[in-house]
Amino acid sequence: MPKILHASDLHLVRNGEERNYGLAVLNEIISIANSRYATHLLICGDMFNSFADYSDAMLLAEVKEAFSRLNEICHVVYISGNHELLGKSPNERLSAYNFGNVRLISDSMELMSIGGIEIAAVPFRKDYKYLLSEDFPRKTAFRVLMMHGIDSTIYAGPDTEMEDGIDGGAQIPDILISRSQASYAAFGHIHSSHEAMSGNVPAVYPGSSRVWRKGETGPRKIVIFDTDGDIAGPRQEIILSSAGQYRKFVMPVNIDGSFAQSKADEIVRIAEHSPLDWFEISFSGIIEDENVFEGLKAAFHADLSKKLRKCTLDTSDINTFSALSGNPAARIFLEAMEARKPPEETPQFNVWLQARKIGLEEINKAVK
Ligand SMILES: [Mn+2]
Repeated sequence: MPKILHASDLHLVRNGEERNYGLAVLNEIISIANSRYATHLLICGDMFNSFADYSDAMLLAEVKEAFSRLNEICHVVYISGNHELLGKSPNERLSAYNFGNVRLISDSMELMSIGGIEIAAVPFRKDYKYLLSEDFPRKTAFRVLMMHGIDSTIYAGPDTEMEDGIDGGAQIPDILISRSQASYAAFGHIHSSHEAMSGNVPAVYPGSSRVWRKGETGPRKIVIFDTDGDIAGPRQEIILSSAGQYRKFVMPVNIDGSFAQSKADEIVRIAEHSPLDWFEISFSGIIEDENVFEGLKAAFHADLSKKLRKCTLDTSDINTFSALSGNPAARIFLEAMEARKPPEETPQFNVWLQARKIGLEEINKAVK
């Protein structure tokens, strides 16, 4: 019985610290395909971050090597996404590259019969309206529609994902799901996971296989399911542990530039258990002494960077107010605020921080 593994948006890069990270996730996907005895591994575009990454001989050799470890029962079908075209000159062809046992679809749609199912594999294009006049032959087995773009029936924002890359926001006409007689719509491009029924057909975005940019919160996943005749069986999500997660922490900073050691310790403790994660620490507060803050921040960053795959800092919510303690209005205000301080672990605490910040900003403006 066919067992289908659906992945997308791995965004492999040819150099830098993310190179081996991406390859580790690819290797995990292949191990999962093997241990689950998947018969099909579908990669729905943006396996590479750009054409330069796609065409890099060293990276390609490692990718081919990884796929060569797949069970023989597993067929791999890979459609190109918008990122494979990023930086590609018109005289270059994606199909000039050989992926070994991976069936690459990069020129035009192919309807194939493979491993007991049918796959309508559509490479990325800026516009999919041409498919509305396509004559899809009557299906004789379970049929998957593979595409890379935005089906706005399933995904309605935010715009940041819609604007990803050059010409990234190709609209997938929802009607194509029924027109192609798909039993399952395997989509890529949207980096958060989404699924919806289009009629009685599941249309699924597994989300990016690795953390590609900040804000991609939650575990990275691939989707696996059995087929039962023309019906897609229950879908199971498999978390890619090698992908880690993106997590954002807000660190309140005191007036003297220090921050709560208990909170810092807690973040370090979490980091110790999640070495593959990307943490972003967002500092928030009004400070009087930048030097104290800079020193503590650097030490904290160094400590976290040793424990994590990546740690970035955001200080855009830090404001310096140097004559603060000498200002009587500020002192009275701060004492009054301190008396109303909610516990740090409550939602009210962030509201309180914001209120304190706005109040001090107003006093600062009045002094000037
Ligand atoms: Mn994309």
